[in-house]
Amino acid sequence: MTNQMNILFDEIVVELSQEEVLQQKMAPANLAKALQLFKEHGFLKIDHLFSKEFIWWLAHDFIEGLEWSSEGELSVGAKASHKRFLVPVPFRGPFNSPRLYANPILMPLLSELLGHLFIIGSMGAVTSLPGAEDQHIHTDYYPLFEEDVETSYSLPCFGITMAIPLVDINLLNGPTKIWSGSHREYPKDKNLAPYPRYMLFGDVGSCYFWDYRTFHAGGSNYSCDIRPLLYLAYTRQWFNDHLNQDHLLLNEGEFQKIPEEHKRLFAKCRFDYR
Ligand SMILES: O=C(O)CCC(=O)C(=O)O
Repeated sequence: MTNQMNILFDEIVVELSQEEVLQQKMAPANLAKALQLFKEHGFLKIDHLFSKEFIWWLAHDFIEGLEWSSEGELSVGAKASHKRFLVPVPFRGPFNSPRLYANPILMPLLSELLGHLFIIGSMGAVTSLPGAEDQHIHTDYYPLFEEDVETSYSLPCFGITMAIPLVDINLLNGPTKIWSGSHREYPKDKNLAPYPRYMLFGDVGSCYFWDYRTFHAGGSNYSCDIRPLLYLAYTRQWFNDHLNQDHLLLNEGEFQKIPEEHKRLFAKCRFDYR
């Protein structure tokens, strides 16, 4: 048992002005604030990043394509925890869109955090079913240098998980619990007691993202509906994930639709997906 309180207040949020949304560009002061918050806490939320219509389009496409078993569980993807599935999402249809994978507001932020050579490692949707229980607390990767955890946690960021709610996410259907500052020092206390716990959730159009090293856990789904949370994994180009299976489902035809300037993001693509 921990005696931690959940912090729900929108402190670690960047709001975009109408001007920024219109221009699809963060003002320098907001970009600086976003970088500072992310580096301090190990995660960040951005409100009103995408148009709701665009996300509803993605959600419709994703939900229509789901395959179910006769037991009422998903028959696609890998089980991440109780009633929680990692469903690979192909880059096709609305998902093969630069406003999603190379969002002009996010790109400068990602360049600052991961260096300008960053790539996409994977895309999928963490889909929790009604009744899903709290997930175990974890990071998205282990310390890069297992014999020197301290150094591993003092280095710049090498991977970011970008989470995009495909439905309005709230405390009922499954926030992501996250421990502020846990990306800076590998927690010695397994209850993460020194780190304030926040709840990440948001309406369609928002997104939140965390450093691979930040401790987090998907929350229970107490609602009657599925909770799909789209994710894109962005990493430095040299990073190879030996812990999670990468899903970069993109065939040659879809690759041709990608604007030249963004093709480098798909450097890991193997074209073994039809
Ligand atoms: O479901 C969530 O909110 C987070 C899931 C997650 O972190 C994972 O499956 O690795």
